[in-house]
Formats: sequence, C-alpha cells, structure tokens
Amino acid sequence: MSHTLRLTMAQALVKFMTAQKVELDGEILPLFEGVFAIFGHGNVAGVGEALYQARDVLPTYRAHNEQGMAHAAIAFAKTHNRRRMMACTASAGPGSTNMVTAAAVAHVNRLPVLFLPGDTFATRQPDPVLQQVEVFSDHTITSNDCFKPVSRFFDRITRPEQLLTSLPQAMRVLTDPVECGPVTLALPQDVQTMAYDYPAHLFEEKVHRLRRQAPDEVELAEAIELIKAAKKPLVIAGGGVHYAGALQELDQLVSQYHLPVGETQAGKGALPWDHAQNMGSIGVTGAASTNALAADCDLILAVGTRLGDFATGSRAMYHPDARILSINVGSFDAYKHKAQPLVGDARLTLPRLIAGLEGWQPEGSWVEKAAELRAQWLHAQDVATTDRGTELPTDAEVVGAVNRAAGEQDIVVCAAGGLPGELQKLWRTRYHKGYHMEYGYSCMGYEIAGGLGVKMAKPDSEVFVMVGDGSYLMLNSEIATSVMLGRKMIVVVLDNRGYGCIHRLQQFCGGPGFNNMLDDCLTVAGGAPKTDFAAHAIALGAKGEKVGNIKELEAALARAKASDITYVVTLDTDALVVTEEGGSWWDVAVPEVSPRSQVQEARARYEAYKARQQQNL
Ligand SMILES: Cc1ncc(C[n+]2csc(CCOP(=O)(O)OP(=O)(O)O)c2C)c(N)n1
Ligand SMILES: [Mg+2]
Repeated sequence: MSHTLRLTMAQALVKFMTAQKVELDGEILPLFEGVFAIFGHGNVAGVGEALYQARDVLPTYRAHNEQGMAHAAIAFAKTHNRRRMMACTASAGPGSTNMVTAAAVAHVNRLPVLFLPGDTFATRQPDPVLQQVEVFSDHTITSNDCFKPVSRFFDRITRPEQLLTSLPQAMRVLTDPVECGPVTLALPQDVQTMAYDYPAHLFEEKVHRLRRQAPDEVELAEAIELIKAAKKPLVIAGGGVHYAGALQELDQLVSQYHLPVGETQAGKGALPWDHAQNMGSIGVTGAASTNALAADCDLILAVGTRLGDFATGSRAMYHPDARILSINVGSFDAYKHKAQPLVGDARLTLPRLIAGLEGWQPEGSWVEKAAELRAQWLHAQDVATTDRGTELPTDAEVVGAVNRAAGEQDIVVCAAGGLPGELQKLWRTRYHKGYHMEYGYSCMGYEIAGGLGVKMAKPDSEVFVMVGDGSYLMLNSEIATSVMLGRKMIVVVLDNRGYGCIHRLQQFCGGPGFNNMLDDCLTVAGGAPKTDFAAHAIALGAKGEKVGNIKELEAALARAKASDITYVVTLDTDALVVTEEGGSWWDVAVPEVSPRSQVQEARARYEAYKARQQQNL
C-alpha cells in the first residue's frame, strides 16, 4: 500500500501548493509566490491554520480589501507573463464575493489566480450560518456560485478526498496557455478542517513548463500564401506576444520584411518605442500613423490579440477589403473577425513565417509611407507631452513628465479613466514589461492594488501608478498594504474633479454635463468636498505631496524616487483637453429618440459610423 499522510483538506491543499514549481530561465522557483488572505469565519480556522504551518515556504500576506488583494495577485501574474502566480483566500460571504469583480478582471485578461473563497458548511448543520445567502429554491447554491461565470475552472470541495481529482484540473487551467485564467475552489469551512489519509504522491514536487503548440502545416502553408499575396500588410501585436515570450521572433519578422506594427494595450512594449517598425498603438486610442495604415492596408497580421473593439476601432477602422490573418494559441481568438486562423504559439509560429516568406516583400511605397507616418506621429507625441505651462496641466503633459522620470526598467501601471487612452497613445515604452495596463476589464480601482502586485513581481523596478481621482477614491486601501510590506510605489493622482472621460463621452453622445464631474452632481450647498489626496496617503502611512504644475511635478517625482516608502504626488489637471491626434471611432450606442437636438445630432453621426462598421461585419 502506498504511503499516506493524514492531513486536513486545507493542510493538504496548502502542502500541494508548496510542491508546485516552475522553471524560469533555467531556475526552479515556487509557482505560487504566496497567498493573499483576509480571514474571517469560513477560512480563519481551516485555511488559516494550514497557512500558518506553511508560512516559511508559502508566505501569507494580509491585505486591506479582498478585491484589491486579488488585483495585486492578477498584476503579479501578468508581470510574470503568467509563469508565476498567487492565491487569494477570503472569508465566507462578503469577503469572498468582494473578489468576484477581480475574478472577472483575471478572466477577461486570461491571467491565472487561484481563488479560495470560504464557503458555507457542507453538512449544513448550523444553517443559516452568519453571512449565508439563502437561496429558497436551491440549497446547492451559495454566494460563491457568483464565481462560476468568471472562473475558467470552478469546484466546490465538499469532501476532503475530492482534492485528488480537482487539484490536477486546477493546475491544468492555471498553467495552460489557452485556457489560462482564474480558478475558484470554494472551500466549505467544515470540510477545510476534515482529515483524510492523502496519498503521498499528491505532494510530490511538480515542475510546470510552458506547453508550446506548433502550428498546423496546412494552416501555415495557407497563411504564407495569404501574406505573399499582400502588398500593404500591417501587424497587430497583442498580449500573446508577451505571454509566448516571442519578442525576438516578432522583431526579426518585422525587421526582415519591413512590416509596420501597431500595438494593442496588452501588446504595448512588444517592440521598444524607438524600433523603426513600431508605428505606435492601434485603434480607438491608437496612433494616427497606425490607424492611417489600418485604413489603407490589405492584410492585417494579428499576433496574439483578442481583437477587442478598442483594437479594431469597433470594426469601422480597417480597410473593408483587408484580410485578417490571426495567429493565436487559442482557436477561440483565431476565428474572430472572419480571420484566417493560424493556431499556434507565437514563438514557434513566427520563425516558420520568417522562413516561409523568403523572397517576398511589401510594396516599397507602403514601407515609405509607414516611415513617414511614424515620423509625424513621434512629432505629435512630442508636442502633446511638452509642458505648455498652462494653469491646469493636461493628462498628456503629466504622462510626458512621468515618462521622462521613469528609468530603463521602470513600469507604469494604469487601468481606467482618460489615462489609458493618453498612455496608449503617448507612453514611450523602453522595457518590454514597462507598460502595465489592465484594459481587458478596465476596472477602476485596479491601479493602486495592481501597482502593489507589479512591485512584488519586480522589486528592482520603480513602479509608477497613474490614477484619476475617481479610481483613487474607489479603491486605495492597498497603499497601506504597500507600506506594511515595504513594497514602494510612486502614485501620481490626476485630479480633474470627476469622471472626466465619462463626462467627455456623455458630451460626445449629446448628453448634458450630468452626474460625472463633481460640479454636475447633486451636492449640498457649497458643492462636493475638495479631497486632499496627499493628506489621505499620509494618513495611510505613505508620503504625499501636492504640486501645482509640471515643473513642480518633476521635482516631486525626484523626491518620490528617493523615497523608501510609497509616495503619492497629486495635482489638479484639465478635465476637457485630451490628445486630439490619432484615435478612432468607438461604438457607444446613442439614443434613437430624444427631445435634445444635441442627442439627435450625435445619433446622426453615430449612424454614419454604423454604416461604415456594417461593411466589416
Ligand atoms: C469599477 C468600475 N466602475 C465604473 C467604471 C466606468 N468608468 C470608467 S472610467 C470612469 C471614470 C474614471 O474617473 P477618474 O479615475 O477620475 O479618471 P478620469 O476619467 O477623470 O480621467 C468610470 C466611472 C469602470 N471602468 N470601472
Ligand atoms: Mg477624474
């Protein structure tokens, strides 16, 4: 009979986690860096006790908000290109449902996080237990069922021996290049504490290595034929280029064949900004250069991208006759947009294209046009990011100042508001992991918590979190965690007194200023309070200061860089001025009927774009 260990379910789970390793650059490292935990009933006695016993090999980090800690775990995994990850455990009920939004963030962005929510008693003996959502008609449902649509794998461990079949599936999903995403194991609090004689093999060290899918020969031949027929090709580089570690292969392909490249939000950094083939970003918040090429190209070579509406200008931006060839490790993505699929890992597939395209080249005038547009765009970037010395700086000027302050290996973090657009257009990425944007779910409140996770993954890089006043107020508590853990960030708060980007969108759709800027909201006499973000950060244990202009910001950033602890710099910014150059239409539905003439005019403009979009469906 094989050797067994008598452990509780929670102890077995934790022991299993510590046995999971990953090979990174020839080094064997723990796959799970640690566990973020906020305890309560439902996890403190079971999982908590197991984590305590393992604390020397699997650190437990106490956070301040469950959504925030899960954002940090997501950012950690993204910074490690999905090769390393973290788990998050929360108490039964509100602690766990606080993580559901973060699970959605991980799901959209295809990032691995192991969620371990506490669950109600499997025996149901004390029901209804504190914080139990009672579903009248179905006693198998608990609040953790909310994780199901936002998990790539879900299980509820109602008997300790179920770990034997569940854990291998959980690991499959967490480490699979195609299915990668959040895994939720809901853990009833009584089952966490139940013992079982687990076979020792469950705890044997397992080294995970990235599986690489080679392209199919027939699809490859068809792809080469399609590219060879093109005269005006454009490459779109998505997040998959990073996750496949295909940076060199992309560089070689586009350099050898003089292919212009547009980067998506997740793809930015695939090429350094000053690479001759890097035309800038693509799409709704794209560069004028890249978008002009997209409107005129005959082939889009999409590499590792989900082709979301921001990358395609809501399908109204590409030349209607352009073909799309989609190189993707997942067929789900490769089949989108009537694309010709080329399913495979980018690192294996791109070299096959390089070899197969021998003798082919794009039209000379196309290559020249790309170079000209690129030069014009770089000039536009310079203009937008230069300090104009106006009373209220623009987001673009602040982006310029932060970009200049950032060193070779430093990282900018952002997620929602007007900043993602300005950053995608204007940030000049030197380091391939230097641009960390959560734009799959664009979740307000990701920024600061995400910055913490990035810093945990790259302690030697300076992490610049750029955040609007709205996102800051929504979720800032992980500033305290960053101070507690000695994981320093520089947080730049751009205070335009409201939801600036939504206000502008509202106006674009013909709406009046309503419920976005603080001055347009229901308030008591005297208006909304002026938040002192610097004082707030200081109250959380960080350092903070307010500056009045770009020059002062530059000086403050130098002080922030010299600081050992998290440093918040805040300044008032212009809510209305954004970079006009570049960009494209975004499909946001405008009412068909309205008494307001502004809405009627916006609807007429909307219908014109819808007609253009129609050609691409
Ligand atoms: C959790 C969440 N709630 C709501 C939104 C919708 N939303 C996107 S940006 C935004 C306003 C952001 O305000 P702020 O952070 O101040 O940035 P600004 O737009 O002013 O640049 C809102 C409400 C969102 N993306 N995420
Ligand atoms: Mg704002």
